[in-house]
Amino acid sequence: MPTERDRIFTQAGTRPGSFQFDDAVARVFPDMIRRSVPGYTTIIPMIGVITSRFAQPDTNLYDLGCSLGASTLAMRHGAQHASCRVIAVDNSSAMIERCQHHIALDDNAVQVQLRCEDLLDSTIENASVVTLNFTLQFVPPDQRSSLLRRIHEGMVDGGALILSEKISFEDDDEQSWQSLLHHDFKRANGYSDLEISQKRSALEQVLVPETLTAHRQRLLDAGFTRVVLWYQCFNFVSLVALANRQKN
Ligand code: GEK
Repeated sequence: MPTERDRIFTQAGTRPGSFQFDDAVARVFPDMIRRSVPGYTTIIPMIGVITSRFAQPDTNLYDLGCSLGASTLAMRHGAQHASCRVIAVDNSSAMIERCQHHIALDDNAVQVQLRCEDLLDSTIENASVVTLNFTLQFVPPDQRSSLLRRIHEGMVDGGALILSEKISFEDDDEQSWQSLLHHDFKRANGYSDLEISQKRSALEQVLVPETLTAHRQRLLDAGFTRVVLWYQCFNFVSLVALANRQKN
């Protein structure tokens, strides 16, 4: 599907913390995320690979913060059991409307249900795979633990949570280097220094990154038995957290 180029932050005057998943962002989203998130184009197909390992027949697969459905479709194709159902959630109506078109153009036996709702209100039940692909970072930090506990409670034995996030670092020097490399990545993808600094300002207090240690500990506290880091590129990571009820 052709995608419009992201020029949202080319003009000066962005207000700090003003970023929203509105119609303007939804329109350019595939271009924006591909040019802004190192590893995104690798992570999407790998969500399909990980889903095919963990999806169980007659269970639900949740894609929380689905945007235009890239991760939703990867899960759908990875599922391999027609009795699975993908439930994709986003609270941006601009995203969900466009996502609907993408899903309609795709053909697969696995059913996809789209829900325009706040994922903090979503019921999670009978889930073998749950994906939070760069979504938890937008949830207020004080609500993250209870969300992960609820997700864990809604998962079947042997299920997996795929969690991708932008992270921060305990070590100031590493923080500076990783941010610098991320900005180099954006520059290499055609963003100007003005666009980079304006987007950073727009995301202040909207996207709140945490350290890998904080993420791991929260997942373990929520009941997940093992957390595996399967991908890192600069300050972007993806983890798989396992929900095994019978510990041995
Ligand atoms: C992908 N997973 O392409 N409830 C529901 N949706 C939310 C909430 C919330 N509380 N907060 C944010 N969102 C996708 C990419 S983008 C990541 C995910 C990014 C939604 C928000 O509307 C947006 O569509 C998505 O989470 C985050 O694999 O833009 O960096």
